[in-house]
Amino acid sequence: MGRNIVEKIFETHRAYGDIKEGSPVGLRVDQVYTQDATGTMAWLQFEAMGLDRVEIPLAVSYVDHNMLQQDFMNPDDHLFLQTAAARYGAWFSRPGNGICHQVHLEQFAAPGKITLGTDSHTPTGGGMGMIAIGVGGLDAATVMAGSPFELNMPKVLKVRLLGRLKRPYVSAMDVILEILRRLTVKGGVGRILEYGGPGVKDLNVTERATITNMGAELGATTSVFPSDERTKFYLEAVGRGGDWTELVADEDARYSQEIKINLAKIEPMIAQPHSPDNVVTVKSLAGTKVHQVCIGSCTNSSYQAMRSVASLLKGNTVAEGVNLLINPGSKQVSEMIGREGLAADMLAAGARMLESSCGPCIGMGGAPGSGQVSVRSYNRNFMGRSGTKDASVYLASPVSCAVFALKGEMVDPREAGIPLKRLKEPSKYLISRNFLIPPKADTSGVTVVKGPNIKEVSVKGPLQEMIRAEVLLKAGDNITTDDIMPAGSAVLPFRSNIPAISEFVFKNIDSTFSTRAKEAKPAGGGIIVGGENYGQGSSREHAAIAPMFLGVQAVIAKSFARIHRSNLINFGILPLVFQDAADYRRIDQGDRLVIKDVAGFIETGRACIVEDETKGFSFTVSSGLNDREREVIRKGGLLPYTRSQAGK
Ligand code: MIC
Ligand code: SF4
Repeated sequence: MGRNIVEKIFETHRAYGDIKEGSPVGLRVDQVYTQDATGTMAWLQFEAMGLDRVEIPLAVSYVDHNMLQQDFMNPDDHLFLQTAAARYGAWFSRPGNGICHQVHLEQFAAPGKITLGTDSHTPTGGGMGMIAIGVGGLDAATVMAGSPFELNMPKVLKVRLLGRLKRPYVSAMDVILEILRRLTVKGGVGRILEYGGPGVKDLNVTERATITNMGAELGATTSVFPSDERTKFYLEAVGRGGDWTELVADEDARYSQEIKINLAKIEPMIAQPHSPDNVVTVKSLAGTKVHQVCIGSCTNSSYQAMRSVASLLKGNTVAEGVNLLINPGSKQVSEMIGREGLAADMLAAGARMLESSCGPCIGMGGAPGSGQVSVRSYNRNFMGRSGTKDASVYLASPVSCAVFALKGEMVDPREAGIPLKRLKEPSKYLISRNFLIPPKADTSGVTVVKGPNIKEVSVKGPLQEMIRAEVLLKAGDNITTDDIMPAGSAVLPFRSNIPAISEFVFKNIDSTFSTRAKEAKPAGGGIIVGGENYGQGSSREHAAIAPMFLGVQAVIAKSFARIHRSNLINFGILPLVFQDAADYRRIDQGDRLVIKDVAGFIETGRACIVEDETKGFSFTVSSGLNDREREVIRKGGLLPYTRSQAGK
């Protein structure tokens, strides 16, 4: 029987389990990478496992998120990460070298490999024909310690691409926006999107990477393209032709579902506030005034994206009243556009050039003004993420963004009267590796340096007999990890300090949350109630660790996003699902809920009864925990579980 690309890669990496939809499967991982905002926890957790060196072929520690350096905290984190990489045998990508996903694509991604990254946009590597999955820091640490990575085998959805894009005004970003419009932010949950069909060859690797990057917004486990002649061309152009292998699905490969996208019919698209799936055509918003434009981030920051932006800006001036900010994806891209004079064209037009880092995408500077409209070539427009709660953030392609910056309003780029030539894919890139520090062969003399803001790893303690706790918050559908644990310049510096960062939990939804949680802790702690797709968005495990630190025992929701559910389990918080979604309506904030015999419930995996003591009714929930997850919850989280396994 024919196999699809996902099955082919999983088979060559299978450590245990069946490659059968819904079954747990353990995979041997080739590469793990971390970024600084999640990496400090990951490396502290790795250190707590007591190993001498990473036990996988390649580990890379990037620095790209926490870059403002308003005081000692960020640079201390960077030094910790640099010394931890040196101590434990990882590569270190120095601050300034670029955004992890873009740099990884340029320097390390290779067809047929399995890579984990402590960031939800790790699937960027899927553009190279590899399985690249975003995970929490603790999952990454256990894999770096040599364990296989376990997941329940997702369904594989085929996206059959037909036709060719109407270039140069329509691009890969418009394709993924159209897919988000069709499938929504929940449409990829439990699925891997595998691209195929004759339209694949119309897209080059960096365009494919834009699509797989933003596939994270569908809630998908990952997305993957075949590895073909275009993959070979790109690898040769970045000086890594030797990493190429062909990887395509068999003719008779099977999929759980198939959707078709005709590239020729894609128009310039735009996501409206405040969700990446709130997508319409640019044309339908023509005339909307724009105050800020940001181009770059891990989604659209390749050399080619920058080159098309530069050629639109060349000889023009950014409209009065618009701020244009550009963050190229990597030092290599910045260096290339610098040497070729393209950065000068951008500067001459009035662009504010930022360093190669996440920047405004995660609220590290570049916030829009009150009530302003910001259009970004980024991947997330959740309310408040930009740093300004009442700003309206839209997402569009780099080409649309550049046109809006020049016109001061939204306009279909095809009708703006600004000429843009079709640009050929370069056959040779500038190669810059001097900001990548290779692993050391001898690590014996290396001391890991920890500044005063770097605190111990928090753990929960074994599962209690009974949970009797107060509903601290009742939230709606699609709650993001940005809602649970905001980012931005005021919060990110505390990523290595759980007591300090826990003060910010749910801050933008209910500023009293952390105080109320602390008060409830001695009386049994808290429970959070959520709707569908609870925890969508980032991989930040702080959205689980900080609630755990505040005494949250369980989250009861209609459904969960994959990475956040794993993070809750990893830190001993029970993710429970309403058996009857209608029960959601009967519970209110402040109710006291009781789960008797939690241990028995975990042991047997059966549905469990929750009593609402305040209202005097009960309802049932299920956990959906597999054998390993049950054991992890029983031990109080993945760190105590891993230690107990090592002691066996
Ligand atoms: C994001 O885009 O939300 C982030 C910031 O990159 C996160 C990681 C983090 O919170 O550190 C992600 O996507 O996982
Ligand atoms: Fe950085 Fe934004 Fe990409 Fe997250 S989505 S990795 S914050 S550029």
